[in-house]
Amino acid sequence: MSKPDLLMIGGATDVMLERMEAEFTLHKMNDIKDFDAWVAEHGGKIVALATNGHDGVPAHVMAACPNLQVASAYGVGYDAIDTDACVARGIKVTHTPNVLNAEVANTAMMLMLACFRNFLSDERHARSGDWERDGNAPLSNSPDNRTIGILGMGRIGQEIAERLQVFNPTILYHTRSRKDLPYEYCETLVGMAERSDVLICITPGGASTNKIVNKQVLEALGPEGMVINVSRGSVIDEEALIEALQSGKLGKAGLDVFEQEPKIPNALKEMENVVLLPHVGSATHETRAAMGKLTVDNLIQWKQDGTVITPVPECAHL
Ligand code: NAP
Ligand code: 8YV
Repeated sequence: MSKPDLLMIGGATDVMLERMEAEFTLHKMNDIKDFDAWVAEHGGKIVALATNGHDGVPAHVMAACPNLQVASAYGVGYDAIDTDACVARGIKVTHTPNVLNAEVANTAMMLMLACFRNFLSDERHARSGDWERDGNAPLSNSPDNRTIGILGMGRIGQEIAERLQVFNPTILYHTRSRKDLPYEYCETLVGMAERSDVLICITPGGASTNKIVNKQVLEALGPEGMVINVSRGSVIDEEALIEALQSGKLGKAGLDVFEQEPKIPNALKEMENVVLLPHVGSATHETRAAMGKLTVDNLIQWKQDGTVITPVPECAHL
């Protein structure tokens, strides 16, 4: 029996590839040299797509695949996918919620700890011989007993709040709707920032959160304040962030995500009060294996009975 045709955008682990190849006729976007010629021969056959949070489902791919029925994304954030356009065509979009909560929460905590404790400059101090030459590294600050404002209190935000408990924090949060949780809800983001030592961003990207961490919010955190971003680069006004850090109106930043990935502004790279990561929030073998499994499980279940396991909310009714 012939296998349905699947187009894969971006990379995949060996296990994902093996499972997809067993169930589908796999076309790899990265191997396609002449897209127009490929579309003419194969576009109409493609019924399934495997993609990721960065590449999403590009409009030219949707147009090239008129019979597309399912798009499975390797990641929980799907701001790169035009879900309205997918719903209009009846395309079921899936993502990988929950399996990465712990890892991304760990990343947020480690960024916060690295910022408080100056571990990156301390490591350089130890490795470079500065310790022998110049004496002890400067003192840093404790993460204990802080007021921590969490922007976004969904699956990952709640995991962050739970994992932070070892530091005896006061946890505040801001979302569009109040949750039934044992943390204090703040009606406004700027009001929360005024009271917080640390602001941890963990909302989705997209229009409703675009640059909501603006100059006013950053300055409300103050010269001793810290911002940690493990959500999307678009959530923080990067220009305002650079200005606030350079002028000393904001103390520190720990960033896993940026406006124009993989580009990071030189101004951020040059500052000592910033810790930078290359979007590795979920990037461990263990968590990526779980994300990969769910990405492929969604495709295989769809092949078997037309349903999917973890649709994005906009597609849940399809
Ligand atoms: P989730 O369960 O859907 O939670 C999202 C939270 O954000 C909810 O509490 C939601 O509450 C709040 N929110 C949404 N829009 C908002 C707005 N305009 N203003 C204020 N709050 C808003 O999502 P999740 O699974 O925790 O994932 C969150 C995001 O983390 C993903 O979408 C992705 O962008 C990012 N992420 C990054 C990495 C990484 O590698 N760095 C890895 C995984 C995920 P309300 O709806 O009540 O506002
Ligand atoms: C992935 C992420 O690295 O899940 C997300 O939303 O940002 C990360 O886990 C990204 O989606 C690329 O696949």
